[in-house]
Amino acid sequence: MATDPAQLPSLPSLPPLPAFPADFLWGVSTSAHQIEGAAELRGRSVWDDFADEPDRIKDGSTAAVACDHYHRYPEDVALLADLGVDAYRFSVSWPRVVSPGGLDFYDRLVDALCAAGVRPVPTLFHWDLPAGLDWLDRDTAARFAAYAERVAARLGDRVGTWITLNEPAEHTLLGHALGVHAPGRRLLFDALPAAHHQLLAHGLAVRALRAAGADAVGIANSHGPTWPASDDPADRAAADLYDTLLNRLFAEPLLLGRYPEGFAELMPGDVAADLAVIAEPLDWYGVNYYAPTLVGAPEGTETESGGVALPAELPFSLRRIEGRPETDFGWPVVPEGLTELLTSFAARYGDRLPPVMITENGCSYEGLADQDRIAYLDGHLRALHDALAAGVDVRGYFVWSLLDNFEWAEGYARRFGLVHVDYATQARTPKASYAWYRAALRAQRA
Ligand code: IFM
Repeated sequence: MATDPAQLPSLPSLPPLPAFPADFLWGVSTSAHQIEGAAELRGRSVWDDFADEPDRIKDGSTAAVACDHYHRYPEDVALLADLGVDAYRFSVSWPRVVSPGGLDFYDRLVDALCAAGVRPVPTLFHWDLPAGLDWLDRDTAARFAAYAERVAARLGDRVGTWITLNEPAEHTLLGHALGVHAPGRRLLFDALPAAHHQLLAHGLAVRALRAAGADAVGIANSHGPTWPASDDPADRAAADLYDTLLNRLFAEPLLLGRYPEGFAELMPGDVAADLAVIAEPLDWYGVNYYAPTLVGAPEGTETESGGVALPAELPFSLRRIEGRPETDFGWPVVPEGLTELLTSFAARYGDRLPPVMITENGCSYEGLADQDRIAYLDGHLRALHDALAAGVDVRGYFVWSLLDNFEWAEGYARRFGLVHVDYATQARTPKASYAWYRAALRAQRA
């Protein structure tokens, strides 16, 4: 591990970032399935089954070893301490917790984080559902609450800040509607019950966590501005529908206690009673932001944007945002989209929106001298500061991700880390962006 500044790639000279509030929470994020490895020491997840199917993962890889964080967590905690973050967002693997001794790992990790002065911020579900469970079954929500209760009983003496779910919108869209993530279902709009059951699971877990003494419960939802491809009414209508699916379908039940018009009818069960659970007040609201989406009317063919292919039969199509730099993933770099998203969210939800934390923001680029990542993070932090200046109550920011890791259907081809991982040797090497973030945090505290 090379954390001596002399060994880090040189820093570009950028003007200092504007000052954020003194109590702003600075962090980095990861998730269990993407980094832990040690698959033989946990139960199987839907992602293990998915990766075993032919052609599901682009490079044919699995997460069986990943970054071997399960065994190397002391080194990774040392990297966090050296980076100088206040908080570390990681996820708890449900398939590990249901295996004998599985919770012991998180006990050790939380102890190591506390000893290093880094606040642990666990996410309870980041897509690795135990194999055999299914979000189309209502019962999965109750099982999730029981699992949350069990984790909180073990870690709650040291953990106060919790995240229930990561990106239920992406998990529903990619995993259940389009079939490009586990569990690989292509149900299109028939995937909506999986969304409802995740939201119900969230509400039940909020209650379980609070009963266990949690003091700061939130969720991490993916959001981004949705731009119509033109002023044509058909493009506007398509963009509105996409905006509803990405930005309102999961936020409104949580913040307003209702589904956007026309959606409650498509959900299973006693929706009104469930909404009372789902709308359990949150202490904070997590936003994962990567890029805006340009949306147009259907074109009669499959469309693709940023690695996601949309079938022709959907009532919208994705378009390329021209004239912007793109990450290695093909995602456009639009920092001001973060300001737009946050100010429009604050305007839309007013005092129903609790304090916000950016629970993920980052980009995939190759190389140790990752100037593009530095430019991306620098630009997004300035955009975030603009949102604060406009009055949005944002309390924290987490870079995705600490380590290069298993990027789901892309396998190991996308590198989002501040720290490079050599998957053959498991050597960790901080990139220039790690040095830049560390210097930025030091400057904020000076
Ligand atoms: O790696 C993912 C993460 O698991 C969820 N949010 C988006 C990241 C980048 O694709």
